[in-house]
Amino acid sequence: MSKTNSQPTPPAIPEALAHVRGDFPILSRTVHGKPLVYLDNAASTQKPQAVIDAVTRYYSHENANIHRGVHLLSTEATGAYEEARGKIAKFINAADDSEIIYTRGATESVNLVAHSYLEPLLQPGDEILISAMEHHANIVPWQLLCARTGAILKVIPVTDDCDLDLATFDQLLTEKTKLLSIVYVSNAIGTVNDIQPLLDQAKARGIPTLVDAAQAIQHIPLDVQKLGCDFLVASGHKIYAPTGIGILYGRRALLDTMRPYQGGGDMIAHVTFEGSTFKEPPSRFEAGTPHIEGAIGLGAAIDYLSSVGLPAIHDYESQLIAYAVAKLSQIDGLKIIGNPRVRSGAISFTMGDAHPHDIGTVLDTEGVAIRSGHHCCEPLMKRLGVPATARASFSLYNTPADVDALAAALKKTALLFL
Ligand code: C6P
Repeated sequence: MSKTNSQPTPPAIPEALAHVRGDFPILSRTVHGKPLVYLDNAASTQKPQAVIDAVTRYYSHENANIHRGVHLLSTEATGAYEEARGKIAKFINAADDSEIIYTRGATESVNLVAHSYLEPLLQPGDEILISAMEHHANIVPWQLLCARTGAILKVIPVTDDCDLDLATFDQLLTEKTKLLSIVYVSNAIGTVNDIQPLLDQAKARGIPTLVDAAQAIQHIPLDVQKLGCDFLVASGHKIYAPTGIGILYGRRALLDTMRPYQGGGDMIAHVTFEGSTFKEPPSRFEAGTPHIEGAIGLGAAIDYLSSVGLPAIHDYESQLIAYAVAKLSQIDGLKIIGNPRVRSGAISFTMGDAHPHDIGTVLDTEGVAIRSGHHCCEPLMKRLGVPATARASFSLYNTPADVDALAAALKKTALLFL
């Protein structure tokens, strides 16, 4: 028996986004003879021509090491690298460009905070507070840190719908809490956490905060000063930029107190065999030759997003995901995992006893790319009572036709497995 019969209304693609599909060359390729329907954006987004061009221009025009040469190419490369830092700062409304540190991605950014900020402050018995819906990148670095220091990891539970269960938040946030580190948007389920009250409460009690914005920065306009967080982490490759580049936002007053993450070139003021002194942030945390073209590509991605307009993107994506939830809810045997109050980016689901990898494989033969597995959220999967899910995740270039193709491919999948 069919679950519902009324056809959901697809959202109209707004004027501001009408051109975007043509900006992403990969979207015109085929997969197994079918047009590509790319719905694995939470894992990594595709790149617009503007980003590909910026990277190509760097290599064909200004390739040189940065901060080290007086020659023109080095000056130009340095300028482009630092200009991109300024674009990122503006994009998230950091108070100063020096509050943006380039890293390899969200994972390295969390590890940097663990090593350079928190470790020297921790005493045995101190606590780090995270939630049950964290990605492993916001769990394992803290576990390693706890093992080194005797600190204790505390966890905010989640409800069956996969919203934060805040009934015990007041008790979990104590004078022993030395950091609240919380995900803004869940990569596995798509939950958008209402983080502002949590950040406010921590701030009022003098507890530093970190926001994992890896799945937020591409969907929701961010203002780190308004959020009032001390740190924020994100990855370039999820925001239409190259892989291997990411950011750590850190409030300057805290960055100034922090020890280096790695030692090497470009992060020192002076070196003798007796000892070394270090540059101010951000250089203190960027040892060695960095991912120059990655930073330049990230700057171009931010220009691109800004030209389309993040508020328009957010509005459209919200409508698209509501349409997708409605369409998927109509498929017999398909169970959407989690029912968050506010959703962004992703929908996770299972289909009877079919293994999510098998669902992903069948969808792939239809040209539909999704992710299956535990999504680097094993504790969350355990809490929700599933070993793994299939996950469709959306971006600014996805269309109602993509959702329809997903739904059609899932109906075929259901015939095979149910
Ligand atoms: N999530 C996903 O398919 P890195 O790997 O450093 O770029 O990002 C880590 C990370 C941190 N936090 C959240 C909320 C994330 O979603 C991710 C990456 C990808 O869901 C790859 S596992």
